[in-house]
Amino acid sequence: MSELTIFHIPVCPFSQRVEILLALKGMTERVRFQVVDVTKPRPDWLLEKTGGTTTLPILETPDGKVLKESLVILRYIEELWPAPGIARDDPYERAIERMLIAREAAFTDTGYRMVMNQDPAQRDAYRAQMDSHFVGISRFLERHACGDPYLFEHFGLAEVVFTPIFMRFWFLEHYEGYSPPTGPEAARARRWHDACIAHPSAQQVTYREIVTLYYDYAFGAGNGALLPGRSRSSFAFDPAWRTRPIPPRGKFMPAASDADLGLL
Ligand SMILES: N[C@@H](CCC(=O)N[C@@H](CS)C(=O)NCC(=O)O)C(=O)O
Repeated sequence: MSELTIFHIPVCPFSQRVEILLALKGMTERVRFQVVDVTKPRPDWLLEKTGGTTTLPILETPDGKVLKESLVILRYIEELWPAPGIARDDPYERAIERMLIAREAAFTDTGYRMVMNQDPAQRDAYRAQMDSHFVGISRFLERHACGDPYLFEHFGLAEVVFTPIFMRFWFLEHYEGYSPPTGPEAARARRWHDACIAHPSAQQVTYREIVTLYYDYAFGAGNGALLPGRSRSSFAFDPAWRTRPIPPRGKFMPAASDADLGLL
């Protein structure tokens, strides 16, 4: 029986973190995931739980306490159900893990800004910024990793945090033609990236689902917002994104219609 409830937006990378952690722990059944439709205003019962904020995921305990922020939720689950431990035990190793995790926010921010960017003149600057994140991660791993391809011997907490973001950045491949740098300066990060994406505990979403759902981001509309001339967001649940046509690659072109995207 489920002991905790997560309210989440499907295909959200931040809630996939929790799904991966639970899969690694063999505890998927202990948390119930309740889907929230981001294309509609948040219902009052949900806003009551969050105290008025709209960002998901949130976790609710059986006695109605609510936690926010995926990294906080990961830590809570790890401490609530400590065995098997996924974060490092040793204080120094835990610090190394946290140093890598501390790079996540800027990395995520650049990728989301890049997919939403509508100015062709800014494209090269975004590519250079993404490349420099990968080079920075590579240097970090070369210096601190005790394992290969992972940071330590197994897929651990740093991998739980980064993998869903690596997968979301399939939208950069599809809409920007961008993939992680292939040169030697980023080789260690690339090896880590590829191993993270291939890990059996991280297969909750596919390339197709991500690029179909995030189409509107590539044309500048995030979080279920509507683009001009459209009546449905690409984040709509229905028709299901698993069966809609995969949107065309690229983005600096006329935007597709509801019909082109299989949304009618
Ligand atoms: N820092 C937050 C980010 C969560 C986040 O950005 N969630 C997105 C969905 S992927 C969201 O709820 N967007 C809608 C909103 O903020 O109203 C976390 O790690 O939990």
